Amino acid sequence: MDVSGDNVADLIYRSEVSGRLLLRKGIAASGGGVDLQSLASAANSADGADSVYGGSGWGRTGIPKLMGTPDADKDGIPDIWTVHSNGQVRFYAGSKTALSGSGTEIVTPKSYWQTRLAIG
Ligand SMILES: [Ca+2]
Ligand SMILES: [Ca+2]
Repeated sequence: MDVSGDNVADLIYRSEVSGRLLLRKGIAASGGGVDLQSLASAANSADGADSVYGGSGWGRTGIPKLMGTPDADKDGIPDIWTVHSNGQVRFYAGSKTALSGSGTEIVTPKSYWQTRLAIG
């Protein structure tokens, strides 16, 4: 999904080591779409390095499930949904650079959400 707004797909991933979300910006392929090699490593990406997209608390222990989705709040930026370890579902409005805040609670903690295998 394109996070940066240049119509080229980017990659957001999380690091269990740092508990952070990281953003890797793609480079347009000559024939359209994204040059997949630009997403293969930070050095190959548009910025030559990954940037911090979510600062802390994104490890699997606290947030067992997360999913990037198309734009849900109509601001043109893809968004992120999470299921937390207590069964709470939160919505994080996407940003072109880095997330701010701690999202919005959509579902209060529910034990049955703890047993969901995937979201999306
Ligand atoms: Ca992009
Ligand atoms: Ca959005």
